[in-house]
Amino acid sequence: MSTPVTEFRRNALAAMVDRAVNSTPVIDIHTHLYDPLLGGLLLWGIDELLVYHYLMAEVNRRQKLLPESFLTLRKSRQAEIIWNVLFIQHSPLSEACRGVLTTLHRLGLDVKRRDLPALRDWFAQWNAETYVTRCMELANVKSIYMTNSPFDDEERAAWQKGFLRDERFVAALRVDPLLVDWPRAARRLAEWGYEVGEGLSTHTLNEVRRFLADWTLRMEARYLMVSLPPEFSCDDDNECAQLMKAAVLPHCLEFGQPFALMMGVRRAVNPQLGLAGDGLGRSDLGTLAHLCAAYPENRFLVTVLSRENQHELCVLARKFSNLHPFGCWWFNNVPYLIDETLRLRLELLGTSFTAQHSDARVLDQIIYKWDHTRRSLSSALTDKYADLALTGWEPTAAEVERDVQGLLGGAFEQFCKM
Ligand code: RAT
Ligand code: ZN
Repeated sequence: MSTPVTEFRRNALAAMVDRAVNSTPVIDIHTHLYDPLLGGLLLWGIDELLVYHYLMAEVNRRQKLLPESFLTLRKSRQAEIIWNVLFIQHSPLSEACRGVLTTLHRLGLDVKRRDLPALRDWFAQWNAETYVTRCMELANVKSIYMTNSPFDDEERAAWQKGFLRDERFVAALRVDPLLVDWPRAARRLAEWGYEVGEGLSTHTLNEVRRFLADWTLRMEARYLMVSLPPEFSCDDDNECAQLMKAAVLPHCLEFGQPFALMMGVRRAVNPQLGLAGDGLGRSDLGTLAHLCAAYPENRFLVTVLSRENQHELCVLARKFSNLHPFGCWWFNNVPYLIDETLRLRLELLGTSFTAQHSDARVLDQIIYKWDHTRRSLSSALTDKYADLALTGWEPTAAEVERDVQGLLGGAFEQFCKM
């Protein structure tokens, strides 16, 4: 029998892990934040925090207004309703509500006063550029990957006009419309001067590659990404699979980009709710196994939305070194599932995965998303190192720092270079 780790040793271990987890700067590999100079698209501040679509979904369960009429209200009015319903009339226990409070608290604001006008006054003194630095410092985030879509009219125009890049913000090229709704995407590509027809002829596929190349270069996109419905399959040669195999994957190889697949989103389960109306379903990861095996030179960054897919994803990652699991995506980004997913991945993959991405849509959210994840990560790692200590193996501070650095972005960077 091994000797139990004494409480004293365990506390020292926990303190060492906490120090490493809190002091390691994060590379946030998937967000919906924008470079502050990219066409004014960056969202921040108390009203944006309150109208986050995760909270929209929650207020919809409580308030009497129909979603359509709620969505037509001014943003400040929506924010007031959400504040009253979710924070004043009920306790803000959900993860999305708690996130607002963690953010305000870490910014030094007094949440117990429950005073929305006072909070608004405090935010009014900031401008986007200085506030970016404040939030990144507080969250200890060193770089932020954006989600950049040429299919978004506002965003496309801002890229075409050009702007001075903030080097902390890194581009990732998002191509959902191209892969999930080809007929519509084909019309848009044609409008933009690419010679594409509805059928996927060789010429059309070459033009799709020209489109991907143009935008990769314009944005300096580090990886290409798509979110896919649970039904996605490569078996029947559907348009999505054909485009992926004949345009996207060869493009990624040519430009040295990993391809990020976010699997299992069921869009518009309740279309009335807009962004808040999406749901999830379990994906067939056989399709992913096929892609990893058939395209060994390509690299796949993968996250899954269904909890039921998490175990299979880890097992697949043990089989394929060109597969890198990342993050606890969206409905998985709650402490209960972060704890579970981190432990599962550590036990099956060691530290060869990326623990989390924030998916923040509002800048200030990086504060709470990373605060909450860091708590889960510290606790999971402390337990794991304590298990090792039972054998007499005690990690050094430098080893813990190395491991944490890998989990918070280092392993991702290595994977991108592989
Ligand atoms: O987490 C979210 O905010 C979702 O709405 C999605 O944006 C999702 O993360 C995605 O990238 O599709
Ligand atoms: Zn996202």
